[in-house]
Amino acid sequence: MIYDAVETANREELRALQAERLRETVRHAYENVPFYRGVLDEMGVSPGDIKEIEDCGRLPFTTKEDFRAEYPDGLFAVEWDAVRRIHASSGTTGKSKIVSYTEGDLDVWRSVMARSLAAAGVTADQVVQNAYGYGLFTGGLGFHDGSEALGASVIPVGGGNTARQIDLLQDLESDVLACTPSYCLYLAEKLDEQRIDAEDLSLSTVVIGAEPFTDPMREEIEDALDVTAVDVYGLSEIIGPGVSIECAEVQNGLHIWEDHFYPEIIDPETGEVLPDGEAGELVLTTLTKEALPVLRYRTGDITSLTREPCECGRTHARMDNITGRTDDLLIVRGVNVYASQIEETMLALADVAPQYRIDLTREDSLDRMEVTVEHHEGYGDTPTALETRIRERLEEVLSVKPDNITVVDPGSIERTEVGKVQRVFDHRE
Ligand code: DLL
Repeated sequence: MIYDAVETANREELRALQAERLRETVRHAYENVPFYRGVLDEMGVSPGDIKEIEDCGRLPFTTKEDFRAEYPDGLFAVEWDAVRRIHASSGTTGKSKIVSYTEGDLDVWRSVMARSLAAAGVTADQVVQNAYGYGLFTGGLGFHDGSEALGASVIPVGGGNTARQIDLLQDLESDVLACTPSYCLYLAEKLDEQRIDAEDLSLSTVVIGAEPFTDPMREEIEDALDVTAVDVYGLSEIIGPGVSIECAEVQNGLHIWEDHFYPEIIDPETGEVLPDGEAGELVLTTLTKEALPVLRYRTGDITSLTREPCECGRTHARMDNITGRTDDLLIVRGVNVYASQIEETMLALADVAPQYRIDLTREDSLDRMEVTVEHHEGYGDTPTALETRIRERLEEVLSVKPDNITVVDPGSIERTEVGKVQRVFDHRE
């Protein structure tokens, strides 16, 4: 369902709106954030030079390192008395990034989340079980506020607590589950253990994000829970969830809400802007943020864009599912490999379960890559035969061979019940 008329605005109108909002954002950042004033002055760019949306390319990039250097509130563009809420990124290394919202920012967030849920097919008469973590993580409150704004009934259960999640799914007949893809798999296993048939639940949609997943992983989730899985994307530095989402009608790319977030794709090596269709690093500029305006943020997420109209009627650019992150690239013996390539290739084999880990070590200054993966219950093979089949497949796709592949029994690999799953363990230092 189209929630807001701007979702189908013609592209000329959209460009004009973006240009107007970009001019205001740059002026606001220049006047109120010493960091931006400094870099813009250094580059010889003044806010008055920014006229059209294409002028975005003249602005400096903002990086994760800039957030770190300006920790905790150096990038804030308003005084603390205008800040209504704080969240933080779930960074695993170093200090997390602190992000802030004015009342106006929270209104924008609620509305882009309501719009996102509507695009995912959620309706006001449905029950949304929100299993994203509440607290500093943006997932919980982002989905909570958006569900309420849409008029749906929200169950604020938060992450983990799986026995209770199952009770709620059954007793309150939740229609929609919002959680990470890895938690969907975890829940499916627990339902199975309790001999609860997913078909007997009312659940029709899961809105999954916060972690990368491949198409075969999505299929596993859809089969296990008997649902449609919709991909939702976002990041704390920009707003949280609600930057982009797939439409339930077509599910071919995630619509980026371009009236609030301006997307570009760059070559991560050179910083050069790439044309639509080419894969590179996603860069986002906020167009309406007050507390924390961000110019050309280098997300580190790899995707590509299309501005072709979607059959659903929405005109906003679509991004491809995230296949990896620039900093998740595993460089093994000098060769580039993405974990998603390994996942996609292994899961294409019906006997392989969507639970795996990749360990990287170094022996005598040589990198080693070990892959451990579970087989499905009742598979018709021996572990060694399945290992050989996986090895053959991986060797066709990857330019570097795993040193070891081990097939293990279902349940052997540690599960993540709360937070984001980690599948790659790099022990090389
Ligand atoms: O993960 C916000 C979020 C919450 C998105 C709930 C979707 C659902 P951060 O903790 O700041 O924010 O992490 C952002 O997570 O740069 C991506 O690398 C990754 N990510 C988020 N959504 C997706 C997705 C939230 N749909 C970082 N597919 C981002 C792949 C995703 N990766």
